[in-house]
This record gives sequence, C-alpha cells and structure tokens, in this order.
Amino acid sequence: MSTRHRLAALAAAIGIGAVLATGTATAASAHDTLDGTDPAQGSTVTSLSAVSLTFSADPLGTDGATVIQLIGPDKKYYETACPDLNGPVVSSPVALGAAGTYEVLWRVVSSDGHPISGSYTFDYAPGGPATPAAAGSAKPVCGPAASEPSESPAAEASADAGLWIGLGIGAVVLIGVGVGAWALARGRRS
Ligand SMILES: [Cu+2]
Repeated sequence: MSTRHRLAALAAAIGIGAVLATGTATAASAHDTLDGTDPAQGSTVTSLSAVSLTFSADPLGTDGATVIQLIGPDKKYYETACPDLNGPVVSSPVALGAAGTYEVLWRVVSSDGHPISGSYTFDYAPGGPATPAAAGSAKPVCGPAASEPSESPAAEASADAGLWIGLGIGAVVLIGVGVGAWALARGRRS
C-alpha cells in the first residue's frame, strides 16, 4: 500500500469519526420544538375557550413545570386552570375579557429534560355585545410568572458538557480507527 493509499484510509477514518462525533453531540442537545399553536400566532379569534400548544415530542410532566399563561390587554391573566399535558399537546382552558391583543406565555420541560419557553400573541375581536367578558385575575392562576429565561445557566452548561463529551468520544473513535487503518496498511505492505 502506498503512502497515498494510507492517507486515503486515514481521511476516511477521520470522516467516520467526525460523523460519529457530530451525531452523538446533536442527540445529546436536541430540545423539543413548538410545532403548532391554537389559536395561531398573529390570528384573530371571535371566541376562545382554550389555548393548545403542540410540541415535536411529549414534554415531561414534571410537577409545576408546565405553564400556560394568557395575558390580556389590561395585563390581567385569563387562563382559568392549570395546563393539561396530553402526549405532545399542552392546553389550558381560558375565558377572554375585553377585545384586544392577548399574549400567551408558555414553559414546558422538553423530553430531553431541559426547560424551554416562549411567547406569542393573537387578537381577540368578540362576535357581538352579547359575549360576556371575563374579569381576569391579577395574578397567574397556576403558579408564578413564566417570564424566565428559556434556558437556566445550569441547563446550558450541561448541554455544553454533553457536546464536549460527544466530541471527546468522537476524537477517541477517530484516533482508534486511524491507528487501525495505519496498522492494516502497514501489515499489507510487509
Ligand atoms: Cu435540550
């Protein structure tokens, strides 16, 4: 086997090692994503009895960690109970107050154990004067406010650790395969 062949074998080994390292690191740090909401972001509703969020995987039902808050144009809270977790769908019953822009704040624990959160708005334009307006609540109906960072520093650090562990394993595999390829090439030549 020529030096060129040996270099080609080594390049292939590096490629395999890099793919393994990247795959391991990605699997270790993938959060669930919010796939859809009802009502949709930026939409206008004429009536509404619940807010539903659908995620890419089933969020973990950790006690108190699943939050949906609906904040009205008067900054009051219009959710009427704690959220329900049903597979990938998280929903809360709501009763809307005055017409205007409502903001949905949400937080769940991703299936990989990391807290994730976000917010979006929709508009409420009630169908007619017959629609009774709910009074809303000055405080969140279910636990403290959800307006916290989407990732705690600890969760971020552990995700980083996962990445480095993945890269470390990849590097070890890469070196092992490289040495193996080199030994094979040497054996063939002699
Ligand atoms: Cu994650």
